[in-house]
Amino acid sequence: MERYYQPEIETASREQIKAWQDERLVKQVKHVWDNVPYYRAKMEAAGLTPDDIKGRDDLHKLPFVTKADLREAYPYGLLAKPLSECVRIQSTSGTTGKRVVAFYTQHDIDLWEDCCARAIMAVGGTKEDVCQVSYGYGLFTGGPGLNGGSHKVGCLTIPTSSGNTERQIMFIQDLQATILCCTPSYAAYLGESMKEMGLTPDQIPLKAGIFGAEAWSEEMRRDIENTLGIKAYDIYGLTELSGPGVSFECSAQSGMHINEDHFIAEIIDPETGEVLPEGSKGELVFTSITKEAFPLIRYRTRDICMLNSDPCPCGRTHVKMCKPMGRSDDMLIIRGVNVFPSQIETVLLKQGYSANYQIIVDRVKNTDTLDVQVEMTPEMFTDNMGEIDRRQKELVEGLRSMLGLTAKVTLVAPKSIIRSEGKAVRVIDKRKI
Ligand code: DLL
Repeated sequence: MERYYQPEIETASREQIKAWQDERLVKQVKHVWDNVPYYRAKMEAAGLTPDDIKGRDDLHKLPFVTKADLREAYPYGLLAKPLSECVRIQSTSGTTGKRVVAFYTQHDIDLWEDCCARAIMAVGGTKEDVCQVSYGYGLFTGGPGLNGGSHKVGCLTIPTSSGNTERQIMFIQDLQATILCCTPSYAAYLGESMKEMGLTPDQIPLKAGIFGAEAWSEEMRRDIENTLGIKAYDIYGLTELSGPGVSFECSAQSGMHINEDHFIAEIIDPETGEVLPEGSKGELVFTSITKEAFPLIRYRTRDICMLNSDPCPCGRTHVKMCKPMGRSDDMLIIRGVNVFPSQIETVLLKQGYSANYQIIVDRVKNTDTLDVQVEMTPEMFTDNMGEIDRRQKELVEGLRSMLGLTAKVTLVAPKSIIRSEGKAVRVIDKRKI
C-alpha cells in the first residue's frame, strides 16, 4: 500500500495544484517586490510591476535569476526577511567562485523538512524504521534536510554524517538500519566494502536507500540494489531552493515528483531562454513559491532535464522530472562534440565495470584528448595483457558508438581510484587550467 506524508497535498488534483501555484506566485512576486531591491530593479528593467503577474501563466514574463546573480548579491542581497527572523544558513558545495549562502526562517525549515518526510514515506518509511543519514552534515544540505524529514516521519534517526566507513557499517548492522540516505557513489562504496567483509545482501538489514546530490545512471542503480539487497530511490534538490526534497522518487521509480505546492518547474531552451513544451529536453528552472527568507524567482539550475505529468501508478499527482541528464555547465565539448559524463558512465556500467572511473580531458597540440581511466572489478582483474587489451578495445568501441568520439581507455587495478564519501569528482578538465 502506498503511503503519503501529506496525502491531501501529494494526491491533489492538477486543478488544485495550479490554483495553489497561481495564488502563491502572485503573493511571492509581491513579497520580493516589496522586500528585495534586487528583484524590484530587475522587474523594473523588464518593465514589470507585480500587477502584471496574475498567475503561473504569466511566469514567463519575469526575468531569470542565475548563479551569477546570487554571487553578485552575496551575502544579503536577495534576503527577503529581516535577519532577526532567519534561523539558519546553508551553503552550496561548489568549489569555484564565491559560495552561495541560502537563508531560512523557521517556517522555511519546516516546509523543507516536510518535503524530505514525503521522500522518506515514498520509499516506504514509517516510524518503525531506522534511518541512517550518511550525507554530510554542516553547511551541506543533505544531512540536515534528511535528518529533519526522518524526525517528522518518526523514524529512529542515526545521524552518522559521511565518512568513517567501518563505523557506518557497524551501525547499519548493530542498530538494524532499514533506510540509508547518502550519495549514490558513497552507497556504492559502502556496498563494495560490505561485500569485501563477506556480507551478502540478505545479511544487510537495509531495505531502501535515498540517494541523490549527484548524477547516477540506471545501471548504477541496479548495481547498488543488487549489492545491498535494497530498492534504491533518487532524490533531487539544490541548496538555493532549500536542499534535498525538491523532488523525490516513489515506488514507480520512474522519475521524481516535484513538490509543486512549493516549487514551479519550467523547462527552457538554455540558449534562447524560451519556455519549452512538456516532454522537451532543456534546462530546468524553478520558482520557489513558499520560501520566506530566500525566495528565488525563475532560478536557472543548469540541470538538463525533462518533465512528465502523466498519471503515476503511485497516486501522486505532482509532475515528475527525469534523472538530470547532466548540467549545461558540466557538459564537455570535446573536439566539437557535446559529451555528458553520464553517457560515459552508462557505457562503462553496461560493460560490467563499476562506477569507479575518472575522465581526463586535455588539449595537446591544439587537439582535445579524452582519457577514461576505469577500474577493473576484482572478478575481472588480471595481468594478462591480451585480455586487458581486448577489454580496452571493447570499451573504446562502446564509447565511440555512444559519443561519436574516440577516447583513450586505460584499465586500472581495483581500488586504485580514490573513493568519495560525498559527491564524487569524476571529471578533470585540464584545458581550463
Ligand atoms: O546536492 C542537495 C541534495 C542533497 C540533493 C542530498 C539530494 C540529496 P547542492 O550541493 O546545492 O545541493 O547541489 C545541487 O546537485 O543542481 C544538481 O546538479 C545536483 N543534483 C542534486 N540531486 C541530484 C540528483 C544538493 N538526484 C546540484 N541527480 C543540482 C543528479 C543531482 N544531480
